[in-house]
Amino acid sequence: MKRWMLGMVCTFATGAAMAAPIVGQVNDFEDGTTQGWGVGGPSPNPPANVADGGPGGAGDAFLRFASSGGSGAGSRLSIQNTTQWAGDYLAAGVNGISFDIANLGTTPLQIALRIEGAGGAFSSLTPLAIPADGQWRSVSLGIDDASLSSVGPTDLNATLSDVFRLRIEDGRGALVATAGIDNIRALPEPGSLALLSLAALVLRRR
Ligand SMILES: [Ca+2]
Repeated sequence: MKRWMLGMVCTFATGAAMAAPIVGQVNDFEDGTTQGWGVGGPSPNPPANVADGGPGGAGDAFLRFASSGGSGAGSRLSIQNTTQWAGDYLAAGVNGISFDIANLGTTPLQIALRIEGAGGAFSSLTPLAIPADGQWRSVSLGIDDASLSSVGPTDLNATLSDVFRLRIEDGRGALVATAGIDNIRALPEPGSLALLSLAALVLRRR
């Protein structure tokens, strides 16, 4: 391999590592694993891969997660990722997330993001109401100033440029609940979409 090519490959590899997550990355759970989603410690009800019953029906795997209420480990409905979904969201141009979710329990859910990083923790201003009807829904939540509120003295730009942990959760506290999630996808910022649309418009007019 020529030296300049090697340099390019190294630059790409380093850039990718620093800029994770990547726009368009998706967790579809078809590999039978939890794809890095967990609860961060021992739990009586850790998230688990389910081979069938995702939004695509038979043969569509999804991640099932649950909470048992009360207190202590497993009491709250929350999953977290500290690997693929950690990193520099600003550099990656990620400021939204979409996923398919089903409420598989009997408690109506309020699903939110919680983003923890160098500038403190932030959570969704407007959680998504997910009724307890077992139906799969395609939803999205923003990861930007308009969509997030700080949980303490915080700096959103500092957090989004160095995210330690992304949680998808019902932030209200301990409750008895079960949910399924699939196709967790990193979305590009609306600004990028607008630019792409503008570019397409310009191309069409030429
Ligand atoms: Ca799937």
